Amino acid sequence: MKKVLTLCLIVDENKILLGMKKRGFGEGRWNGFGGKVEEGESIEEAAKREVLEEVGINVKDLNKKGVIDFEFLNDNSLLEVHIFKACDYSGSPVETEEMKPQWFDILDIPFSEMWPDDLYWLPLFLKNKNFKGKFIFEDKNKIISHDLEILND
Ligand code: 8OG
Repeated sequence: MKKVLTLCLIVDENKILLGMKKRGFGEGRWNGFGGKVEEGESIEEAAKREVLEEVGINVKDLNKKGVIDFEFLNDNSLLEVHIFKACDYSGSPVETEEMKPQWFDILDIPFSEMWPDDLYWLPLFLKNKNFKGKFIFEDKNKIISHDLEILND
């Protein structure tokens, strides 16, 4: 069964807030904040809740940038990840059990320590494009094929 997940990236002028995932899926990788959508909540509610839980920030305004489907052949799993940009927020990042946050210059993003697909879509995201795509992974380190489309504004 397909799992629906959120991913929110907080951008402040030329900086982006990433968190080093300390445990679970994606451990050891820098990423935005997010997780599973729970029963009874909307995707946007889930995105806001996850940012608050993982890094202590209240996001006010979410801007949906894209949806990407991920298929992992090794364990037969399917994920649908809804990707948001947040520029309007309150609070300062705090380290939690799940994430160690750090601001990065958008010209100095640590792609080699991130999910390999981020190299494809994050540049579009930073150019404020809307997109949709699908990535097929052999396992969490290897992309076998992908398809990424820029949508009209
Ligand atoms: O609840 P959990 O921490 O397991 O949620 C996984 C988070 O990781 C969620 O925010 C969605 C995000 N995520 C994936 N796959 C990928 C990916 O390939 N790239 C990035 N940047 N994030 C991903 O599940």
